[in-house]
Amino acid sequence: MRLFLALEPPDDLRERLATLADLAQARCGGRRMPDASLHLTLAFLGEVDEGRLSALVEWVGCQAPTGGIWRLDRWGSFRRPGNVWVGGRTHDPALDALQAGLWNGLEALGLGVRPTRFVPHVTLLRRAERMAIGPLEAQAPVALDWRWQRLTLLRSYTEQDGARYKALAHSA
Ligand code: 3AM
Repeated sequence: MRLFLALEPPDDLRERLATLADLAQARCGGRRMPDASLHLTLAFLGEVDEGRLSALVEWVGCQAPTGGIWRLDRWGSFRRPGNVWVGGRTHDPALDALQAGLWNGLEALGLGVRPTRFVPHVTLLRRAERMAIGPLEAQAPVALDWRWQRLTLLRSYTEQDGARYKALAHSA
């Protein structure tokens, strides 16, 4: 099963992100992320054997992130997969520490492969047809604060119209 660790936005922020996703799709085309799927990926684990799930669920339940407030203030894109996202202009030390600490634990469990860089972002569109990031910045400057604390372990399913996610565990 394909798993990843993420932060899920509180409902009011999810609504704001969904509005931005609508604007992005109007400008850029592509596949809009469903509201329920909006998230910040902290660690992509890839395929994990089902036999390892219970230990992983227990480990996630033992995590107790201190939490923080992430400032989202920019549009961005990953050109190759054609993703349009929103994120922060500056490094967020609390998110960096959270991501690094999670990878320390995951490596000890022998799960996943730590990426060489971490660019915190919330994907709003996949397979965009036009990367109109400049016009989006002009039309809808991003100014959102994400008060985060709890981690979620998510399973990703591939369906005909894209990926769907199911929460399997939460941290404290
Ligand atoms: O939607 P975002 O960008 O937060 O891009 C995938 C998505 O992140 C990423 O994991 C999240 C859940 O699918 N992802 C998928 N395949 C990946 C891979 N091979 C990957 N990240 C790194 N390596």
